[in-house]
Amino acid sequence: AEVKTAVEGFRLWPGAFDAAAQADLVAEVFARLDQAPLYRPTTPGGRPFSVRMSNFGPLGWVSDHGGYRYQATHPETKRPWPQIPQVLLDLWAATVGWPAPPDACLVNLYREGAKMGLHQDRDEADLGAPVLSVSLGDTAMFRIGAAEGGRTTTLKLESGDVCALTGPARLARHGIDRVLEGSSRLIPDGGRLNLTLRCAGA
Ligand code: MD3
Ligand code: FE
Repeated sequence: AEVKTAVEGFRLWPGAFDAAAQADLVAEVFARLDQAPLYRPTTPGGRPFSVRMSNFGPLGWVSDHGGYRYQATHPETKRPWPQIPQVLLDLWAATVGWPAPPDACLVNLYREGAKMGLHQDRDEADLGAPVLSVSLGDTAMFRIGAAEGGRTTTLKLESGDVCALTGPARLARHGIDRVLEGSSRLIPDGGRLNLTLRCAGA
């Protein structure tokens, strides 16, 4: 069942993926990560992110001294990103009501105290296109508030949960305050995997 929250346009489907579907998706993701290894981007100021990242699809989000941007190749291997898993393309088509498929899937792996500060996602060409997120593995404490500022709401994102950000929620400020280490045994060697689907290009 869909849960509506304080931020208009933020929709959450707890447990959208059952245990078997979660295991299948994790296996599919790790198989692709052999071709596009997780790495730690650095901020434009030169600080490493605590989250390890990779991407699937025609475009991938990267960050380095040159800034934040989308590009077609892995910054270390220089190879194109692997394809977005079909199950995620199907999920997008079934949930977000956007005419175009996503062209970017950011893979975030949280281990050993990794977190993500409060931010807005503004690097995509069309900020009207929705974002769809799938959480796998350990539970995260997720914070979200309106674009304009003011109070934020904290909620848990658990393994198998799916959330969609449309309309006013698309520019919401959000972040991961912490991950409850060891709360799931889904991910090999532990941690939390988050997959975000976006229309990044023009
Ligand atoms: C709200 N990732 O990759 S997913 C990100 O769990 C990011 O790894 C977090 O924030 C994570 O940029 C949160 C849920 C999410 C994703 C995109 C959003 C929430 C969002 C975009 C706009 C508003
Ligand atoms: Fe974000």
